[in-house]
Amino acid sequence: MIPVLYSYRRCPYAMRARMALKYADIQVEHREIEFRNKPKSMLLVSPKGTVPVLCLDGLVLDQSLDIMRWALEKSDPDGWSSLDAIASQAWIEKNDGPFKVLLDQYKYPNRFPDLSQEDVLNSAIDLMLKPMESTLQLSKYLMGNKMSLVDVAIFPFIRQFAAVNPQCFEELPFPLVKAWLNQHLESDLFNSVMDKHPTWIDVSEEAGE
Ligand SMILES: N[C@@H](CCC(=O)N[C@@H](CS)C(=O)NCC(=O)O)C(=O)O
Repeated sequence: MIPVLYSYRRCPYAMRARMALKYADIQVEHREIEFRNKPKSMLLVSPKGTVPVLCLDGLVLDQSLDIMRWALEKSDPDGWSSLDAIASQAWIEKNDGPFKVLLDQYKYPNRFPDLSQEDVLNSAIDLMLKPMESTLQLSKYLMGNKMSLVDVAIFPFIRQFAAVNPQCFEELPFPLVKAWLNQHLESDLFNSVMDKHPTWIDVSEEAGE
């Protein structure tokens, strides 16, 4: 049985999972979901209702990092997971925790009317973009001179951050972060996981049950 992946094209968590699966050359049955009408078959195996979800024989992985790590355990041709565990965990926790909070505040200002956009932007810069720029001054990627799980795990969130206000991002003094982002945006790997898929409909729904 080939694994089933419930996914959403623009979700950064799903993007990083798709990139790791593609890199590891793992074929999946792609099921594109709509948030407003999540398939019952997905909620049955993962009631928390977030994507990505990977369903294998007897195993459900419903955290994007678990999917990435599972894929890399199967195949890791360029050594994405040969990393210092503590340093890599620190980057990912910072991204998935406080940076994601700031990203949502920056992206959806209407939901946070009490926050100053300038303060949010400055906090995101101090938390993530400045440390990234300093790191990229020392090495080509975040964990050294080779691309790794950390770059791929973080890239979709920096992409989203840049896309909120592209002109503002362009004006920020972080040339190495911009070059790093562009390299990922232009990569075959990223572009190969951004194909559009029709929305998955469970058979029971098609039958009107
Ligand atoms: N910790 C989860 C987070 C996944 C997540 O939050 N995905 C969002 C989309 S980007 C989602 O599915 N949200 C469900 C919803 O909005 O109803 C992971 O790493 O997979």
